[in-house]
Amino acid sequence: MEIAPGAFHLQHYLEPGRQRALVDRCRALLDGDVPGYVPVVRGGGKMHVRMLCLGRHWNGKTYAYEDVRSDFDGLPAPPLPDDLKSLADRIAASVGMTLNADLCILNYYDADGRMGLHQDKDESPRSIAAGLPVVSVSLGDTARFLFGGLRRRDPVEARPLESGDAFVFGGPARLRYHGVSRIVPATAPPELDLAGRFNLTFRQYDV
Ligand SMILES: O=C(O)CCC(=O)C(=O)O
Repeated sequence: MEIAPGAFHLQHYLEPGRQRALVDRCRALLDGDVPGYVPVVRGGGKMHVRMLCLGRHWNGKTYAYEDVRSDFDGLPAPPLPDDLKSLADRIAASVGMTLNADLCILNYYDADGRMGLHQDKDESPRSIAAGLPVVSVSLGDTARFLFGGLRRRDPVEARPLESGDAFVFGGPARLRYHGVSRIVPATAPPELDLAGRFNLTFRQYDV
């Protein structure tokens, strides 16, 4: 389960009924009054996911968090629902870490979805210095998740993240590079009735 110091892969963490309920929530959130969108990042490229930030908005142009989506439509980030926050905090606690999640980035990947290797380092310096974890929950199609080291050029391990898996990286692993190289189409459990993948990453902005 602990694949590196501070990094935990919890396979099959969520039972199928819970996955189904979460998939319904993700769909409703992404198609809600403040809908998901495809961010354009500062180099001008489009991301290969549809994104919705909850609790705080991550601005793809400035790589900073803010209350409203000033890089897109000016709408306020919807709140992080209590039950999702509790789920994330529980997952962190299950591996002995403390998290008081106050934001979540919800991404939808279609069959061509992917995310380049990056560090999650836009939370406050204090949160990162404290090693407060990022908690990730995967639903739907399997992702080929890449998990590297603290330097971009460090070796990268490819690890399938399946529906219902959780992945936590905090402490000494908090700034490890990671990404998604591809989605494996048609691998979602049939009862989810989902083509593609939802991923939720929970973080705590400050200590
Ligand atoms: O989809 C994933 O598993 C990773 C998402 C991610 O790296 C991020 O949101 O920063």
